[in-house]
Amino acid sequence: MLYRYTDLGILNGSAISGKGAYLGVAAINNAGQVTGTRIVDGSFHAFITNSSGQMTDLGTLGGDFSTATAINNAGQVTDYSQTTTSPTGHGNAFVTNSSGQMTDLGNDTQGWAINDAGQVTGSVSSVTDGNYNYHAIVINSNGQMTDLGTLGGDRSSGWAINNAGQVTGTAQITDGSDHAFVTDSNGQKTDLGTLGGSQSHGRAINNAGQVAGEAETADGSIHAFVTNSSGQMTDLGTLGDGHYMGVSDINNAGQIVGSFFKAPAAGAFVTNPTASFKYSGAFVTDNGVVKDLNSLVANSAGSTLISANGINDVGQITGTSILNGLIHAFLLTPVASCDANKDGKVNVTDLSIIYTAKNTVNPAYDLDGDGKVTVRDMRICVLKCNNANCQP
Ligand SMILES: [Ca+2]
Ligand SMILES: [Ca+2]
Repeated sequence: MLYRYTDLGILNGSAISGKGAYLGVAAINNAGQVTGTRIVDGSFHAFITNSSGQMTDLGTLGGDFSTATAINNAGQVTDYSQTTTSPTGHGNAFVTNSSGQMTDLGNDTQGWAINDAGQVTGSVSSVTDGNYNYHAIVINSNGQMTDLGTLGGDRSSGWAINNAGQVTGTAQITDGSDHAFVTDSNGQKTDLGTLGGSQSHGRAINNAGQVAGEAETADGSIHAFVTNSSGQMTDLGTLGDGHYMGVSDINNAGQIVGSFFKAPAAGAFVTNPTASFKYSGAFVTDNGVVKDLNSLVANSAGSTLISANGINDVGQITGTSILNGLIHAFLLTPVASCDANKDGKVNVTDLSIIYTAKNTVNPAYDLDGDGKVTVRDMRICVLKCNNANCQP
């Protein structure tokens, strides 16, 4: 699989001091719309693109800043924004309608993900007896909030939600360590365990109920994992020097994207992203094998991909890259190939897969580049079959 690189623009074109953890691309929907956070006039602002990659500022809930973490197939975005009354550096969760107008989801909330029904998962924070804590929540499209509780400890966060309303995230267990969890569509949690270490995090979930995230192994390194719909983890390993994997997204085909970190590991990413980004790279899984995205780009023109943050159901990937010291948003689109099942040969199996995609928008099978998959694309592939009559 090869990808064509499209640059969506610079995210840190003006200076900002003190903060930086929010800057970056967050997610992509099936129409190719991307959302993320960039610097506008010295403040973080959430943005959305149209399917042509043009950025629009989503504004704020009245304060200085906003950030974006997720987008659904209706073009609704969620995350966090300062309001007119928020203290400095604080805000509330928001959700936008498909026209980009923000609605405030309530005090002390944060939105992390949104499904196609407009359900948001995230967290609500509270201070009890002087202790700051947060709990995973689901907020329905009518504004009703459900607290998902913990796994016996004090805190939890919901990181992703699928169209059945299943949530995955991280919850503290009774011994104080953090474990990945998944819920059923009624919010009942299951502890997904670890890969032999003490901690794990569930970062993404697809409509089949597969969870992708990170888990600690017995030797203390952090590996990417994917579960089956029964919650059993498969270890996807690491890349680079094997220190730390960060998982961002999984699509309905089970492909996973994220970042890998060389030493120094994760903490540096939060405190100084620009400095630590040079220690990281972006990955995608291809039939369950983790691959460095920098090796799969046909035309990156000097850009270094440092994180992959979202993947949609036609395999388009969005993330951040560095070019000449500035952080850029990118879109990767699969380069069209007749070898649809990627087994190295073109035959009737591939033609059947492409035929099934007929009349859809899928760049992976759009051989003539006219924007959709048609019988013309199949004809091109018939001529590329390895054997007579396209036999296997
Ligand atoms: Ca093939
Ligand atoms: Ca076509």
